[in-house]
Amino acid sequence: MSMKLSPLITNVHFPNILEVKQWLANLARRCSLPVSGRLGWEARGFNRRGKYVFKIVLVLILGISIPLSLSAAPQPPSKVEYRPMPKPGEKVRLDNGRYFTYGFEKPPKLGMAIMRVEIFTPEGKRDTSFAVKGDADMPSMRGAHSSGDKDFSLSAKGLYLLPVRLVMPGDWEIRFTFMKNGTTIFRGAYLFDL
Ligand SMILES: [Cu+2]
Repeated sequence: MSMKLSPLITNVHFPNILEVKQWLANLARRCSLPVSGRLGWEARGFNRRGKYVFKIVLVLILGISIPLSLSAAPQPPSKVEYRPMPKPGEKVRLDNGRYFTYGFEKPPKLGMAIMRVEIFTPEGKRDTSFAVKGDADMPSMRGAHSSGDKDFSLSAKGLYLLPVRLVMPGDWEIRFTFMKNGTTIFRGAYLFDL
């Protein structure tokens, strides 16, 4: 790891203070401002107060532009967070005391597996007012087998069911999205090994 990283790090160019000064001097010249430096001040007849003000202005410019350039650095696209889910069969909290359980109907094997979700009210009755989506993929080869977000279908008994095609052994992830009236209430990821 460090062997791989070191050439990268040595290639990064950090400007030293001389370069920064040079850059500022060029900038000042271009903006037809008085050039800083011992000779520059006197040659241009700057008085003490003028020097002082110019230095303050420089400090202010640097103080503002450096934080700005840092905050303007390109940000990675905001990722949707899927929080890790507890084991299948355990209760997972939704909103307002509601909860759900999830799990494969049978231990999953290569091929088709059925993922089941059951949502309950705080009183323990089945809640079928949600829309549930699932996306199955292999994290190690993201996108290669992704099913995309698919709607769970609601069975007559009030179970949310989703067929999942498991095409190869390895690490799999199912991402769940629970929505109610168009609002996302919960996002979670279930990781398992096939
Ligand atoms: Cu794969």
